[in-house]
Amino acid sequence: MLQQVNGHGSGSAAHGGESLREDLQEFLGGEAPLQQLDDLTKVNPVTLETVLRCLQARYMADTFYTNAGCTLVAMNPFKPVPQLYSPELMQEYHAASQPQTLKPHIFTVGEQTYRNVKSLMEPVNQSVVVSGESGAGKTWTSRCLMKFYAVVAASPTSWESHKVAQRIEQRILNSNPVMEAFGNACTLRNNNSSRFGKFIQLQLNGAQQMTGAAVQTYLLEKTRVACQAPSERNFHIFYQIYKGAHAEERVRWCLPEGATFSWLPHPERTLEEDCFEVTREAMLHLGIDAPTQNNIFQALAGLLHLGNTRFVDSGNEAQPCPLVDDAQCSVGTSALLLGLPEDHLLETLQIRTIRAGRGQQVFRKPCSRAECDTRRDCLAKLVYARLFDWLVSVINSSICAAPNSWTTFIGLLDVYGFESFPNNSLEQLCINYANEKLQQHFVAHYLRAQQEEYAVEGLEWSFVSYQDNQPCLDLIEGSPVSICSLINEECRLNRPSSAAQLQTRIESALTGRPCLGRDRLSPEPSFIVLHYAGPVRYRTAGLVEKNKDPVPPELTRLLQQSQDPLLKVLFPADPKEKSQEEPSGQNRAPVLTVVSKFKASLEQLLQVLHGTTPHYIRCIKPNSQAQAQIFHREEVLSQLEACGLVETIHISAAGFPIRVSHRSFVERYKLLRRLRPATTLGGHGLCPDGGRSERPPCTEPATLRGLLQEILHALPAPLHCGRTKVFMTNSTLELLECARAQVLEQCARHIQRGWRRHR
Ligand code: AOV
Ligand code: MG
Repeated sequence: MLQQVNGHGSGSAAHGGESLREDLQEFLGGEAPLQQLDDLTKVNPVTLETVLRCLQARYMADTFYTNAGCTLVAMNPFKPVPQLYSPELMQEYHAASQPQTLKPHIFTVGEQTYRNVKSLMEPVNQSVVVSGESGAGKTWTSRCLMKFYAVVAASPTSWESHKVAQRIEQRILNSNPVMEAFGNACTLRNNNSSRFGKFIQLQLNGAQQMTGAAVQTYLLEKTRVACQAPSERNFHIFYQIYKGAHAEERVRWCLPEGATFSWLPHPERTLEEDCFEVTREAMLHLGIDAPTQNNIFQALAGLLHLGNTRFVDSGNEAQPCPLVDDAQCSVGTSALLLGLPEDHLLETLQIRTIRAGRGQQVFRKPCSRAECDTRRDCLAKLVYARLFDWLVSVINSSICAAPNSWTTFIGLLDVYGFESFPNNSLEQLCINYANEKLQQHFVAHYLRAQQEEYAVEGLEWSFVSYQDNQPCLDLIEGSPVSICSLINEECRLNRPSSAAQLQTRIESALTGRPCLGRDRLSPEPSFIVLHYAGPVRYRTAGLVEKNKDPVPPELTRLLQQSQDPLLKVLFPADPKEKSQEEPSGQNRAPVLTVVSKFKASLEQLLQVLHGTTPHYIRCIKPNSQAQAQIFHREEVLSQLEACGLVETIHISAAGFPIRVSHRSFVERYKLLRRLRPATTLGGHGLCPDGGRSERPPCTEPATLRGLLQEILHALPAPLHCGRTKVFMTNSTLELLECARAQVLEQCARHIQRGWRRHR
């Protein structure tokens, strides 16, 4: 087994600029091992092939992180690498005067964002956007970053505040296992796949202590509660209670050993995510006490029993569908665990109440077997989705900072990765749509805006072309006509919709669009979207129904009558509720579709991101078997192509990610204008000349421009002055900050000496 991992096995992360240069020279001469090349901008020439070779060499040498200019590439090790995430290593990156010169790591990104929140950067709030396809390592990365912030942001002034800070950090970290237990599941792509999107804001006070956090979640894939694709599982929490309940709890929750549940496929598979104790412990830390936990798990057991409730055709439209032989017991147990009257539960599943005609007469209509199944599934989805949202709100109230106790935040974005399964539906359309939006944010922020700004500011720059995913987004969400608008339109028409109708509308309205394809061999109505990360075939059947996500009002009313204390909280009685029957079509308030709600929440997220300085981590999956030490070139290549890594490297190699207004620059660095330029601007290269410079100290009130010229003249660093801003690389910023710190220290010493002499 290799002992040294990512160069950290020897205990030090330090990597001086000199050795990097040597590595580079060796590489250019064809002798240096590729695995030593820490930054892909130094690969020569930058092509997909050279980048791929470099990443492969590094991966096979257990080096998982590589800089790619403004982004960090994170290869999934698919094996435990504890030394890469030790608290000691976190401290090493935190204490480093120039973390950029250490080995590439997510801690470099962590430290950079942590320092930026109090630097002159505008905007001051930071965000880390972690992207990559399903199973690439996004959730793992965000979790490690949260631990990093918990360690570095815990340096309060007093013992008392230290304890308070520790408690908050512990709670924030404990939100992860709880949210993953309820929101993650084993899919074909990833044993611990996030089935919801998450944006967590870590809130910092003026002293850069973490005082709290706020979690925002996006579109939980609630259909999974009642329907799991072949070889996939339900949410982890169901397996946790099924396998981890104590004997007495098994009795209480009616979960005898060996019981079978149709909504619990593959219980024989044991995953590390099945650890119930971890979830319980974390819930306790978040303030969810044992009786409340009992209520939650009891309700989940109730849903498992509900899943075993099956119907047979009555053979007569006027008769309700009876239960299959052994399902009477399931419906009874489910009703008991959910605090509902058994007959009322059964009747609500079997019979629909509708109002019709001018007199709004109420009719009771027995449902078909398929409708009974749909109502049962809908009930489960309704309970689970409310439970999840409620948990998120409990977590938020447990970890949120007191008002006015924070001034800045670092946001971590971990959404479900790009997905393509044999069967893709509305869930995948939303997931891939979110990934397109994030890719566009990257493209807009980095590849386009950066280059446009150089032109506006008058910097010399030769434009690097890149792949813009706007046409794909136009196809999905654009106006007036797009896939989303057509699905929404079908929902509005409120007619018994068939897949063929939607298919015809998509084909007639969108054929010819650059990112729309068709699978002529497909046996069912479907269409292909050519996403930035690859083509995905979506089945048209079920899209409209899922988009409507209809909830029969009788189901909500039923749950509002529950005697269970948790369900009473999840479904409070509606005081305005007068009518006991389903309102007619005309009286019904327009309901927002799934796609419309999702689009709105994505837009809100992007607005928040636009108000921050973003940092990007690209997670790459080296193989789809989740095996260590296996690097599938084709699979990696397509991920590199999809995220436009080569273009990113080209732009980053020549670009300047830091831009500061002339005024901010002058305010922060005016004390450097009396520096005597030395040969280089290393930590050793700048020294204050104590006023002995040939240039006279600036006594006259100088104009901004004059001061700027003076500073730039004094600094031999690679700074680029545009019309309104100064541009520089991250390493130049580090050097300037170092020099500023040196000058301030010397000034402080000078003043102290003056005082002593005076006394
Ligand atoms: P994802 O978040 O990107 O997929 P995860 O973060 O869940 O992917 O990672 C998938 C699996 O890869 C984890 O469960 C770990 O086993 C392994 N893994 C990832 N990163 C590391 C690492 N740095 N060290 C060791 N193992 C790792 V998805 O949520 O499906 O889009 O939607
Ligand atoms: Mg994930």
